[in-house]
Amino acid sequence: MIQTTRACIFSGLLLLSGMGWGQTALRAWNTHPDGYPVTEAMKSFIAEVATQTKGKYKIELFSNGSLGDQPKAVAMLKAGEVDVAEFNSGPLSDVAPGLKAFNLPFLFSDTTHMFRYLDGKVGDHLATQLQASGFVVLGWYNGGARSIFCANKPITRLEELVGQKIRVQQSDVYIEMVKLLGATPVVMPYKDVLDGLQQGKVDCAENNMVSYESTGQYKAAKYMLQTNHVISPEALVVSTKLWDRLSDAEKAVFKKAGQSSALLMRDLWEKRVATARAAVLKDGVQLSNVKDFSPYIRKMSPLYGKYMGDPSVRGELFEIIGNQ
Ligand code: BDP
Repeated sequence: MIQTTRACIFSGLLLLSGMGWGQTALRAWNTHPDGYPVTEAMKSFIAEVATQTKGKYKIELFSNGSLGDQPKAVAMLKAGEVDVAEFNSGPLSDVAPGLKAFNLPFLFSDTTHMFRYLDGKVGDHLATQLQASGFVVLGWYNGGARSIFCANKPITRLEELVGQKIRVQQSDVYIEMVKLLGATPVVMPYKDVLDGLQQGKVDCAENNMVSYESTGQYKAAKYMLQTNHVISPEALVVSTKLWDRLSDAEKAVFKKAGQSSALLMRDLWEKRVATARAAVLKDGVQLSNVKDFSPYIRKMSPLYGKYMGDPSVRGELFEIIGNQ
């Protein structure tokens, strides 16, 4: 009798949660809104996993950083509180130092150049490093090319960045980079940057064209200097806590869905960069080009020296620089 009652209560709870027998509910974290290539690619990943496992895995996507900012989500995924996530290589390099090579400035000419390494043995090595830290890479996404934009005055030359307060994400390389420019790095969660620019907590920030547009940061910081200083990857990951519970067949499904979502993301990315660029220009953003990159690269040389001397990053750097 007691057992029947318990079974009834359990079925009731399942119904209330929208879950069926044998279904597993998982949580996915993402910092971007609907329509952003990352979000759309994650939705396609979730749908493919559901179809291929006949509804066994029901993944709920929490977008817009609603479960917390990226460094917090990295910790949540490691702890198994979140099962799936899409992270930028900046905050992720805290757990896989080799990724710092991919945050170094002026290393790649474009994202195709970057993916040559990520889609090969460097990417495989990083994935192994990440797995040892609790993150299984299912696909490398595109983090785009990042540039600097400022609120109060047009920035057209390197010297004009001296003394500016520039928002950065939590990542050693970004902090060091801004210091080498003679500016002050201010670590701030992604969702606070628009307010930060509007309220003068920071003078400038740096990001790719799509994030600049989708967050509305371009409305507060209308002067962009197209430095393309970092061309970096992002990763769709699941926790090893989840991974270790999957059967081999399920692992194959997750892997395949991750790979297809990465290809979709990269495809959506290129189109979205073009529309974002057109939208900000229409709204009066002033874009300036860098005429000569040599002084920027010279300023960054202590960073290259430092990471060449760091055994946890050197291997990746040698592979990239040695196989240009
Ligand atoms: C965006 C990345 C996101 C970063 C964010 C930031 O997609 O993962 O965390 O920049 O700067 O472009 O915080």
